[in-house]
Amino acid sequence: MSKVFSGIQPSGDLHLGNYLGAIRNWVADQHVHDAIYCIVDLHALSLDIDPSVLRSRTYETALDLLAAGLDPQACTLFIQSQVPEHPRLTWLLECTATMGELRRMTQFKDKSEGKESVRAGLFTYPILQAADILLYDTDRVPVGNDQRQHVELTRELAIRFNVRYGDTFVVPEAAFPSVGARVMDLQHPTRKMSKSVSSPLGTVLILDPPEEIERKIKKAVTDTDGEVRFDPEAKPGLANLLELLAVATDRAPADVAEAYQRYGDLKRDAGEALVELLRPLRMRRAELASDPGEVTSLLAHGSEKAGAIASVTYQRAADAIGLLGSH
Ligand code: AQP
Repeated sequence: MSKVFSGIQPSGDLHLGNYLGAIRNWVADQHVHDAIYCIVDLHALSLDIDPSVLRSRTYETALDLLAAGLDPQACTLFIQSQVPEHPRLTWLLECTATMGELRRMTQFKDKSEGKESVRAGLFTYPILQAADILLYDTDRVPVGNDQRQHVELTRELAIRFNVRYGDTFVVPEAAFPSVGARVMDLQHPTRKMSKSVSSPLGTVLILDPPEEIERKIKKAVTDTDGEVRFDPEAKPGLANLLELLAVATDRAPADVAEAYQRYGDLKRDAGEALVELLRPLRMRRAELASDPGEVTSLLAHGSEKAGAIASVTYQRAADAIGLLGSH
């Protein structure tokens, strides 16, 4: 069985982009691969976050993931900071990467733009992400399109380390969904839907009540030419709606476009389809919240399982690079 690893930051409420770009595929992968998923709380420290918010968001994210269909019997779910090999391997990889490589990362450029003070952790974030992935001998990383460059860097670091110090890491591949890999903000359809950029009307949260989902879709920005066709370059808002309806009803966006003449009908159907898509999540989420002890104990079990794998890989890397082992 090939090994799958992916992570999500507890940096805010999960939205449709997270669900369609990544989590839906995590759920599918857990039944056919050896799957490990991580709530990357250390990554969330790269931007300003209140400690009590971080604590509660970490727990809420676990609930969201379980509600979305992650099954602790079928996959390993754990919290990054509970496995100390993540920051330990990060250092070895920081001494493998170059400043120039990190400077090229577009997510760093986007998230630091216009800020007077930027945390060093935001700059080195892709290296922590590389450590996350490489610790689990990962073959496949299911992510949204925004993570393409980071997974590419991970591959380069793994190859460089292997060449320099001998075969140590598995070189992973990113896996993107064919539809939904980049869900756009409904109000600003040329930028991605995001947790950390405030756009309440542009972001559909996976736990939004049905009427709220329909309202946001109805108010989505489109264009004035009135022609329904799938053209992400010229008609990004409409293309986004077509993609959302396509992914919710398992069709291709261009086929969906052919079935509509009016924007209003498309919006109505997209809203209804998304409400149906997310309905089971909302119901499971309410059940899970009633048993917090169960969730805490399965996360502890997940960290134990992940830690056992991570310590072996870390030791292999530490030996290869020349650190005196403690074993
Ligand atoms: N708009 C999106 N469309 C498709 N996939 C997306 N993902 C995020 N936004 C979209 C995918 O969700 C997974 C988890 O993302 P993350 O928590 O690691 O952070 P991110 O990629 O930086 O996404 P966010 O939601 O915008 O969070 P913040 O604002 O905190 O940075 C990833 O697989 C990602 O590709």
